[in-house]
Amino acid sequence: AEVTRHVAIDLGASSGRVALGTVGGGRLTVEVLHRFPNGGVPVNGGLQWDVLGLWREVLRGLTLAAAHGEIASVGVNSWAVDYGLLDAHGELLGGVHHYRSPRLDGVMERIRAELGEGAIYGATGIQFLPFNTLYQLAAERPERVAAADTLLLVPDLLHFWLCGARVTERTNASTTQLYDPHSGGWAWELVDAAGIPRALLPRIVEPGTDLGPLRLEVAAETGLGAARVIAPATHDTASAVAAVPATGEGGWAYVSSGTWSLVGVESPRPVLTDAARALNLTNEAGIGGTTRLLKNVMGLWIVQECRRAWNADFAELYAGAAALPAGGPVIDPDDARFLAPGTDMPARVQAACRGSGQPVPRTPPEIVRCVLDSLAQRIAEVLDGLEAVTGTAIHTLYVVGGGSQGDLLNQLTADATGRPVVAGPVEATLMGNLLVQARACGSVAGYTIRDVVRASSDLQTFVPGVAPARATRHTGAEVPR
Ligand code: ADP
Ligand code: LRH
Repeated sequence: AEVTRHVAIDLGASSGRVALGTVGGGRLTVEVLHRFPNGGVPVNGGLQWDVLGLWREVLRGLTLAAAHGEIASVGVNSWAVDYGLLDAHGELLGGVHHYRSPRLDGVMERIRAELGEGAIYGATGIQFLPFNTLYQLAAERPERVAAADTLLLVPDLLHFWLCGARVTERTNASTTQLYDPHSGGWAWELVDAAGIPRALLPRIVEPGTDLGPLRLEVAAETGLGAARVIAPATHDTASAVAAVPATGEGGWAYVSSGTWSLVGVESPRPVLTDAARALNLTNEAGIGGTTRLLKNVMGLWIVQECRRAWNADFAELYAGAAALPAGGPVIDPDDARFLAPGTDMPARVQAACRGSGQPVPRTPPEIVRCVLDSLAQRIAEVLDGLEAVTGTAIHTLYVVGGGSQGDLLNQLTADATGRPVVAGPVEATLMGNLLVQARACGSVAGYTIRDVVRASSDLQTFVPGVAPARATRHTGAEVPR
């Protein structure tokens, strides 16, 4: 059978990676070639991304990939909502702000009052989160917007640097809260009402669109001569959901577990009912015209920031937390107090416990255990809400992403939700990215993307109330850490 090679670039909020994928005969082999840290850079009273540093790491990863022979295509995915502004000559205007920047304090509340909560949700079906692109644009200085010609979301910006295309890909465009899930285009009335120049917003393309050849200088710098740039599902969560190893069309949910816990179901159509709005559920675009009906839960971010404050090791913290008994204090992880970065994160967790009259966790393992118990409980609540809104029972929960390596959280989640948790693959985002590219090149014919993921992944099942048990192991995949 024909085998093709593709390169996926997955930029997460806490780390980035460049991987080589080899696809053929219904199998995918993933080799991570390059890993690098990512995170916010505090500067000038704000918080930005080091987007040029990320670009340098991308070039380095592509150079490593070129050593492996002919590459058919390259594609980038990243976290959602953040963007760069280009002038008419394609020059990046200023920095790329981080979605946790203090520049957004109070902006969503103001815009929601001005435009109306019902109007915004009715036009977009997107969860109210203070960092949606809609509010970020409202926080811009008018001069910067006036100088701008095109807004490109982070993966679109990297695609532009790779090949010169100035377009936006659908899955990530849907996260802006400026996208109409019914028409599949921009929500123009809302765009106008928010005072955003229409010309700023690029044409929307499908995941799997061939964006063109590499720029000559990029091809020369990296040695990747013949590769095409193919847009994957550029929203990392969309690529991860595409690679959830589920079978069948309903009755299962997923958690894309990393900096965030994205908890949801795949729906054939957007759900903008009053019940969905009351639960503040989001309707993001998936591949193949599907909707990712999900909710952002604060996720391992709280642990990441605690770990940073303590300068500790993840594995040690999780081992310590696993040794503690159940039934300790819990917080609401989605409380806005946990959103901003800060070395006072452990103190914020303690304050939340104290404020709700519970015992205060003291040691790092106690604090981590409190956060994990709280995440598991929150995931269970969201599943109940999803069942109520969709009218479909959820019998299995698939956990993918970096957080799926945490046996403790997986078991706590199975216990709290009362459903079996199938954990893995860790690199679901890379797999979804690679397989959308491969499908566009014709090398997934005869298989669904999920068939290929299942055949190529190691999975582990956690049963409620039962100590971790190894599930059937599949061979055929290399997903090294
Ligand atoms: P993102 O894409 O948001 O940057 P990842 O999918 O890379 O996130 O996942 C990062 C998270 O994975 C970390 O917050 C960490 O809690 C978790 N993680 C990484 N390694 C392990 C491990 N060995 N055990 C448990 N959790 C882990
Ligand atoms: C996860 C993610 C999530 C968004 C957030 C900004 O990486 O893309 O889906 O809501 O980052």
